[in-house]
Amino acid sequence: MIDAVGYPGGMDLAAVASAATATAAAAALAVACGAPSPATSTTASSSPAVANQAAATAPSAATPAEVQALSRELAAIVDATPVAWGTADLDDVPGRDAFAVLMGNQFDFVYYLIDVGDQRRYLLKLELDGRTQVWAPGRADPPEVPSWTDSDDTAIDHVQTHRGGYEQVRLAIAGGQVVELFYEELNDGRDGDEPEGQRWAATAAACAGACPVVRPEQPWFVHDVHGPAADLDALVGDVPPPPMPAAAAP
Ligand SMILES: [Ca+2]
Repeated sequence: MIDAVGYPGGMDLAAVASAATATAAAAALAVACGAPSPATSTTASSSPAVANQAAATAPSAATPAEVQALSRELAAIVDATPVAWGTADLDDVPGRDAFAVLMGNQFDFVYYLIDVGDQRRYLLKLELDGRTQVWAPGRADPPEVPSWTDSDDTAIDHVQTHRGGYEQVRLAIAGGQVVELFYEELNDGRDGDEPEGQRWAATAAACAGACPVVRPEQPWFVHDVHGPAADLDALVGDVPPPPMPAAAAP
């Protein structure tokens, strides 16, 4: 999906820019960059072939039953519903990690839960609206219960579109922290704007310390990032309140 210079190969900016509606823009973006559409996410992915080399699940990895129980516990805490769960190699340690994706019942936030084994878990909370392209391999919307899905993806690909543009971020775990592998934004292609961004690494294993750590105060669309933690209650309980906007100068 991302070419050697870090931009979506074949991205039809004109299609994005000229899309008459946000929905059309989102659809155009999804088609253009191969992002899994929320409505059509499957185990198939556009990740590099190296993803297919993911080793078997590590012995210390959480079981599907454990992850599903954790997800339901988390869902009750944050008022959300699991829409996807399974495995993908989301960190810099070879072997599959478990994930779950929860959608806020108020359609306000999406939660990505990552379990990398050894009782280490991460939780990302991102804004959600009708223009969000959520990463959710094997997604199934309520009341359907998602199937446990083994994805070949090696990162969480999350896209937020807006009229004429988008923000795209690719997240993974490296060095024990949530990092960006890739970030790109297009303000408004209708005005002739060009995508701006950076690719730090193709996979978490390739970061080698070069990928920026994602923090809650990140000046884009991540709200909260937490982990690692062994206890889900502690992980969720550690979520700080959203930063208040700075007071205007008198
Ligand atoms: Ca791994």
